[in-house]
Amino acid sequence: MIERHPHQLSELPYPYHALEPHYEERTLRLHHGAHHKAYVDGLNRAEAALEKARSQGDFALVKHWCRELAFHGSGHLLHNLFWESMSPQGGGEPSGPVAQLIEASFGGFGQFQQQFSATAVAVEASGWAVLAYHPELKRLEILTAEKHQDLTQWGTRPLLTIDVWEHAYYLQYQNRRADFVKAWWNLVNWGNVNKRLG
Ligand code: MN3
Repeated sequence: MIERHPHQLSELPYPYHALEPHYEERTLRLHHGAHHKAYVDGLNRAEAALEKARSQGDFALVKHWCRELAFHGSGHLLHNLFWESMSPQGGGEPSGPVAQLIEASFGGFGQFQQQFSATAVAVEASGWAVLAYHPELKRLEILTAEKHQDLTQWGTRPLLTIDVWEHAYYLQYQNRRADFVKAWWNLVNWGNVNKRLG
């Protein structure tokens, strides 16, 4: 039997109050400590259940646990990416490799930003907008995820994301998702995007 290391909720790379006024402390505390934590727990639960299924040779519920694995695993990883996508010193326009790829893939930063914002605002119900690099196609794509796991493009590497589940913004922005998206641009950590691009 393989040794299993449960996933942990990592600390944020900045204090809870550090993203104010664009992202307020009470929203961030709840979002990280309760919502993200629930995905970490759900991922650990799914992995433990699949380990048990293997050891017992009983795969009657494998479809259920695969769904749980995709939902909670994607939820955990996208939240990690979301925290790393923001910085108290963020915002502005990117430089370096990501700037060149944005130019080549979208025709300029302004057009990229407009498409990304429109995409985030248009996500139906709960989900994400994601800037991703496709190593095979050698270009950037703006994708959405409904829930955490639907509508991705296989093979892409996510670089930057905004969470547009209501829990991400409702306390501070109520139904004004577009205002949250607009404020979020002041936090974007382009340095981390370039690091992920590698
Ligand atoms: Mn969330």
